[in-house]
Amino acid sequence: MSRLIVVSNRVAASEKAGAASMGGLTMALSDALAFSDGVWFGWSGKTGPATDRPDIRSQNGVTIATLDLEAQDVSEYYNGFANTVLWPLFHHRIDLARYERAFGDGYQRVNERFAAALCDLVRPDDVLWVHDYHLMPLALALRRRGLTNRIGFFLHIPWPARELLVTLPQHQALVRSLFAYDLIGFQCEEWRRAFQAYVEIEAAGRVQSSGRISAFGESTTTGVFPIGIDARGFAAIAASPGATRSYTRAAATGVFRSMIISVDRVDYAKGLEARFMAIERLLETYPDMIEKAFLLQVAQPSRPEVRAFAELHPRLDALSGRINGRFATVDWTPIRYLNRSYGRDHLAGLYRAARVGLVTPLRDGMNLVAKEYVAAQDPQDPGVLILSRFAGAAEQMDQALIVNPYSLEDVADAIVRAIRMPKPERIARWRTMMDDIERHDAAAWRSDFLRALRSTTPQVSAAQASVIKPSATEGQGGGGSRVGFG
Ligand code: ADQ
Repeated sequence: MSRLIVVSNRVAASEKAGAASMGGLTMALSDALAFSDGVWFGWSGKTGPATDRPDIRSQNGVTIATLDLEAQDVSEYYNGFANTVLWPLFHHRIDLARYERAFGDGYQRVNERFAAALCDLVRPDDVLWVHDYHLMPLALALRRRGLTNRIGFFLHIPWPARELLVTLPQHQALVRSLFAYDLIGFQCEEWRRAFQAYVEIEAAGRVQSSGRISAFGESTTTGVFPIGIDARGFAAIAASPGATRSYTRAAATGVFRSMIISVDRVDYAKGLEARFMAIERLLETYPDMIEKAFLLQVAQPSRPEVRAFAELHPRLDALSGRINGRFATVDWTPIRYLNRSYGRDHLAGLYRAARVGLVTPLRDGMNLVAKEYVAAQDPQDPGVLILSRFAGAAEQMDQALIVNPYSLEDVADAIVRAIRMPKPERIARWRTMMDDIERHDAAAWRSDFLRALRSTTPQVSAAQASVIKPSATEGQGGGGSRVGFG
């Protein structure tokens, strides 16, 4: 059995702020890593002097290897290229993207540094699984150092429309670098189709029905692997004493009222502003919902150093304040807006107490909250999921009420329909979704991806790798210009 090496921007175990989001994904990966005596590699989350030497420790049978980054790296690679270029672009917000060459340089520099550090850790038969938009050029940087191992990439966020992607000055170098992977995984067909369209139109590439794709004189394999949650584990948490306490408390404040729940990071892609306005429209259009329904919005602050994220806070404060001022009564507030995160059991209890799960991102790779809401429901009396058609999850969860989150009327109508839905219909819809998320859980996602990766034809033979190895003058750890990100 070869070792698994997982590479991601942050290593979950070192992530304090993200502890709340450690659900099925972390568990699925940790299980696979422990089983194969594997390594999880990523940024420590700390700043420090530049180094290619990771800090290595062992945790529950997994080797955790982390690198500190310089303050300039954090600013250019993480806050810059990753979160001020790729995040807005891939979520179709090019109005918020800032195309600065220094960001591209920082992105390339950190990917080169990760590659240099990884090369010392990787053994010849290890399998590497690289996660997300922070690390797209990593495989190319590794190949240039002579690595011939199988390397897979999974994109957690959507792939953008070609017409928008070409606004990125480095679009071709970025896409080309992905061809150094043996397998590129997407959350749903729609994102894979968008990638294929770019390759066919912009790079005169060829797409085969098997998922094999060729361009730039190279070929690789694409696949669709919808990420899942630990559905059975989450359902068990929802029935635990901790969850029951939060359920009871939430239910007591909502007697004779329908609670609608939304849980997100404070992120423009999640559609919080439109959602608040949809609640306002609901109360305008359906006055019988006044004092009868309310939204519990749990919103965890996210990426505070990125301006477009920080600027959302005063807007959401003002909007919820205005709507509450307009409609609230002595003992009822239409929007309960909480800027905080909750532990898994507390969250599960809140999901279960809510008659409606309102998941309306404007664009989202998958959206795990939709799956958690379903998994937390009482099978005898489940709530109704309302889901944006622009979340990757909508391809799988067609028994939700699918809405267009840009249409306030559409969302308001769906809320009323959900609140009035008879129990037999609620149970039938819930059962279909629950069966599906149990079948396609986090463990299935992980093993489907790794099986597909292990069955690919190795991308680069040893002989080819030595041809594309960097020359002595290229050296290690520097230079955005090499593959054109700067
Ligand atoms: P995210 O954009 O972070 O993930 P999502 O899939 O919804 O979005 O996952 C968020 C996780 O964090 C959930 O497990 C949720 O319970 C938790 N969470 C969010 N807010 C919280 C809060 N206030 N308190 C406690 N927990 C909270 C990215 C992509 C998604 C993709 C995932 C996984 O953007 O599209 O589904 O990766 O691939």
